[in-house]
Amino acid sequence: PVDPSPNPETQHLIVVSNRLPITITKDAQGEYHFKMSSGGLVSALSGTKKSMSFTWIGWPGFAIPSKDRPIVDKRLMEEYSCQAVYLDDDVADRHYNGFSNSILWPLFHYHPGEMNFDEENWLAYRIANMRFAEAVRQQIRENSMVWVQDYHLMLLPMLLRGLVTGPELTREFTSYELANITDGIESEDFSLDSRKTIKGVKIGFFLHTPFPSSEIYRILPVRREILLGVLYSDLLGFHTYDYARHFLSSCTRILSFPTMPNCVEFEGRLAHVGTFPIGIDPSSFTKNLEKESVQKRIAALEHRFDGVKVIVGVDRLDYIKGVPQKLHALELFLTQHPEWIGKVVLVQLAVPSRQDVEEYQNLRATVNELVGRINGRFGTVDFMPIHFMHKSLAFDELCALYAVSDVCLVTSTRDGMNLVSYEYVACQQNRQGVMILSEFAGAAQSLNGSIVVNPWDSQQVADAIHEAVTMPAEVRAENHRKLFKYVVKYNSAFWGTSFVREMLKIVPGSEGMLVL
Ligand code: ADQ
Repeated sequence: PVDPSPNPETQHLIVVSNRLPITITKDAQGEYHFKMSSGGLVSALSGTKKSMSFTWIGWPGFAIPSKDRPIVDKRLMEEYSCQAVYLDDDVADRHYNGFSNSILWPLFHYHPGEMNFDEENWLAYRIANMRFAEAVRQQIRENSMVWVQDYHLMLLPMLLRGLVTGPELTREFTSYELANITDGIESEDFSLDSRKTIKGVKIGFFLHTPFPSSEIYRILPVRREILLGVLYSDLLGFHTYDYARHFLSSCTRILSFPTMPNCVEFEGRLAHVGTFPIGIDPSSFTKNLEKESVQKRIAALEHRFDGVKVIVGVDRLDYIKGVPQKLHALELFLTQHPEWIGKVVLVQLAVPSRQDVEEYQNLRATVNELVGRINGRFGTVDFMPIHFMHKSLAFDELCALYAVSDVCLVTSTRDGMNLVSYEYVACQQNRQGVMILSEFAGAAQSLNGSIVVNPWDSQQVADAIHEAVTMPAEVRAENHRKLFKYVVKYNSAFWGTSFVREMLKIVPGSEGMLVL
């Protein structure tokens, strides 16, 4: 159903993500400092923020002692319109590292072998989602739209409806499922008598990772709970059509719910499903490249790599990013094309990530070994084929590196979207470099003009590297023109406003009544 007159001015948007978009630090004097992050979601919502009132809810990133919370809360709300969700250290660790990153993340990226399911982590996931629901409840008002982000918060839509659906609306099914999640966890908010009714509330959910095929998804011991958790949304968004289709077939196969191409029906209500490919804010890159300091850095790097083709790789060091596959393909390329030894370098940035999870420590050792072996084999006193940096780079340096590179190589074995490919395109107006993109990154379905490869096929990737370093300038220019046009048009603001606009169109039924 379409509301004929959605009025954005009267709407209130509550965005909920695991982390707040603010970096909070505490200095030696015990004073707190706040800095707005410049992440993708922040720029995606900048346009929407202007047209409706806005609150952001998330975990602050570390434990803040109870006595300091009033000061922190006041500054967060007054200066940034944010509210913190406080979690005990153990719950935060098990929710983030234990369940989200050791169970859902590997499974959603087709790595069931890396999945470590255990009941305590599941309990922490349920507790953390309940604490988020309690925080949202404090901010919710008539006509609020709650937009839940990502795989850390998949129970939140159901929990909100649970706080929501008053006794007269509670169907047996809902109360049973809800009790299943909240069982044994203390919470005053979830007791029946603390509820009140709020009209016109809508809930949206967006998944930033892939949603896997139902054959993989059904491995998850709590597959029903997680599906039901998100199905209490009015609108569910995915990066690609394939992810949406996998989600719908899981609903059919696991829950036996009737599905249509764009919605799931259960208990008399509809959960709408849509495709919303995310983008970046390209102007932040193009503007930054104009800075004199960045231009100087570009000139210095061009001088440093004079006569050498630069391939750039920028990844969080995560097993989904296919860094070993990338290194194997480079080794094959140099073996088969020895004339390019000394004339091609791979500059591989790997941001340290989730270092508390064992699989990430193992990956680091594998990558170090491969880099050592390839550099040992092809390197000389004055040349190394791989420049490997296990660190995060400052934004100016990252832009300069993107701008001087002739090729960008993305070999993710699975990746929800992959924004590195978009960032590279945004920085290549002068050089018009070649984008080599894994077919398993969501971006491969949008970035027409890239060379698309199967990262598991080293020969195909090695051939793509050869094609890229020998591609005629006019072909590169034509490809880049297409890519750049797409990246500029389908930017992050487009993504944010499209999702919110779809939410505005949905008319909440009786289930849209929140009873808090
Ligand atoms: P990520 O897995 O983090 O995001 P991606 O979309 O590529 O993957 O974004 C990575 C970001 O980190 C980019 O903005 C990049 O510039 C930055 N970055 C990476 N390495 C860096 C380095 N060494 N120094 C500085 N910055 C670095 C998840 C999903 C993706 C999905 C996004 C958004 O896994 O598939 O595209 O969310 O939905």
